Amino acid sequence: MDLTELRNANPDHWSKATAIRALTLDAVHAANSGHSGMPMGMADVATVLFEKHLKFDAAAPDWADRDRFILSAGHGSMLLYSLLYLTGSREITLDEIRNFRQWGAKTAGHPENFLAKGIETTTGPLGQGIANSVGFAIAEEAQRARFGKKIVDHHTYVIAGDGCLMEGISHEAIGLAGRLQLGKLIVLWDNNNITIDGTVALSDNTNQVQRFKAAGWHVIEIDGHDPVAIDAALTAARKSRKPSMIACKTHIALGHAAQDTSKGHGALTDEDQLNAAKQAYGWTTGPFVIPDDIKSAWEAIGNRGATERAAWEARLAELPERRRDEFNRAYAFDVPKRLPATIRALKKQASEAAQKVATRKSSEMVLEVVNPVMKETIGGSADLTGSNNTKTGDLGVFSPEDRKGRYIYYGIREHGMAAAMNGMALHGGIRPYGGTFMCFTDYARPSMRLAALMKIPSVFVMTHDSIGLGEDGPTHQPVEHLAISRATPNTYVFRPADTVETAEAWELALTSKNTPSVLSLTRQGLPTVRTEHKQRNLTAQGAYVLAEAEGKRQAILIATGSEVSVAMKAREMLQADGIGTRVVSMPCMELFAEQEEAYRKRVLPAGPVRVGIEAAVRQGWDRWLLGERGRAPKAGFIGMDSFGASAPAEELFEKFGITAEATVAKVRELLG
Ligand SMILES: Cc1ncc(C[n+]2csc(CCOP(=O)(O)OP(=O)(O)O)c2C)c(N)n1
Repeated sequence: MDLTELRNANPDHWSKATAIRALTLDAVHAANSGHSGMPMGMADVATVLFEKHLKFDAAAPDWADRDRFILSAGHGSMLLYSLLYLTGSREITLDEIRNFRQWGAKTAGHPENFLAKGIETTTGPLGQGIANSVGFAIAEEAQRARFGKKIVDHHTYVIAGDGCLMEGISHEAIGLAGRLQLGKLIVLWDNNNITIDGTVALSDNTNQVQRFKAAGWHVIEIDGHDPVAIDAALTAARKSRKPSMIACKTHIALGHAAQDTSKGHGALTDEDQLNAAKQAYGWTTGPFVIPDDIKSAWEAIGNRGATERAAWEARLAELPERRRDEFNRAYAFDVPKRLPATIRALKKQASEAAQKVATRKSSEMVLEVVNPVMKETIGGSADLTGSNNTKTGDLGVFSPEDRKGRYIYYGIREHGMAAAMNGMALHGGIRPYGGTFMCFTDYARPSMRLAALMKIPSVFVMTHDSIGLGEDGPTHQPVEHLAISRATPNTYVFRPADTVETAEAWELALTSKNTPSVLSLTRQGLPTVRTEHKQRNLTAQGAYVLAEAEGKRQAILIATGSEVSVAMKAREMLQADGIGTRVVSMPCMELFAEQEEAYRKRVLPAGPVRVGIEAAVRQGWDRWLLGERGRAPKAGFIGMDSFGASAPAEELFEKFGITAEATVAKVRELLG
């Protein structure tokens, strides 16, 4: 690559792009770790994107109608940090750049959405960013349909590398975006032919251009170091009605001794080589010093959108007050005022009717009353709509023809669905929920984990939550998935026992602003256990006394979901024998753990024997059985310690010993 030629062809562009390269080299050198090559290779593309296309205002990085820029190749985080610093971010300062990857710095190893505005999503696990971007683009389309072009009209730009495109999740994302014709989604592929182990050809021969075209994308191929070509490609992409992929042929670690090699992917810290690269660039200032004229040019880019932003604010202010409030309310993740009353009314009805209902159906009953009140929900399922009960009458279907539709047929793409949901939540203005079988939490998990890390309230509707699903057998019967979900920090795992608890769980999931929820719901019908209407949301305390012991309290049965009615039956049998038994329903362990000790002590006092009942593995239960004043000789667990089997559900509960009779026997054994 002849750098002199590049430099002379477009000197202004060159100096701006070189500022990114120089900052990257300096920050990685100072941290003695990081990834230099990707930012150095994509500096030209990013410079043109920010200078000529990206609608943003550095002074208002959370402007709702800004274009979104997503760095899917998150290891190249210095590209994003350089862009933010250079354009005038108040948060990503030069000190932050100097502290790249250090304790407390906003410039974490990989971009983290909650550390600074302008970081739209957390990336690093390859493929997640491009899959999030599908959700960003859906959110934009949905909101534009609802609030009009004057209020919502922006693009989603993504930089993705070979790694992002190799990850399986990218296939789900690309397929979905192509089908939904998300024309305002533009992916810039860093086509540098290098990964960590060597060239891409070591492990992949895919023709990415044909792959994207086959999925219905508009594809353009360019030299990723030619600013004129980059500009033209972006202009063409913005005009396309299809999502666009711009294949940018680049050189990783451009201008460095490690250029075009896998060594160039990682931390380039050798001082002599670093200086030689800077010299080749014609960059003469010391470490972390950006010449004033270049910084000013970048700040002017950061300022470019100020007028447009002010005009947008004026347009927002002109909206009728109710519409403006709706817009702002959804962005703030506030719930409509009518939500609590809506939930209470349903609870009352459910307690009075006392039907036997599967909680997946209960969930549908909740959504039927919530969706008309909460217009920002967007629901969906990974091809299990009829099983997950996620679609309600009023939603319509989101499609290229109907952007007002609020239900998404995600297809058989659990991972892509979860990532797209996260993208919608991150975009703002949308409350996403989506369903699949609880067992396929495994397929969605990397994105579920990121929802928790990113502090966003995606709601994962996971039905068929135990051996209770019956004949489909052990491939479909979750046993370890509750434990996995509960092991994830910042995640609410709800396993409601009936329609009332399901309504309470939904209320909590929809009220949450910073925590995702997993709703673990049954396929099989469950009797109503909450037959007495209580206005208060009892699930909010995580666990509560559902039935008090009569006479001397000798046993406490703690159960969740479908096993709460097992506990109630066991209690009846024990009480008949004069053994005072309390039943504690524990729909959400995390919320119970958050309660004050005094409350926890009231629910789980010392003394009586304790038996936990849940058709899943014991992991996670011992805090409630052995801890919290419990004692090993007086504690037991009724649940699963193997995979399930294919048979009718009732028989499975018998065979695996999850019954009232087994519970009674366990209590007697512990009472001695
Ligand atoms: C899911 C996931 N797997 C593995 C990694 C580790 N990793 C980080 S970068 C990278 C190579 C990616 O290659 P490419 O996208 O071409 O990046 P470039 O070499 O161009 O910087 C790998 C394997 C990761 N971050 N995420």
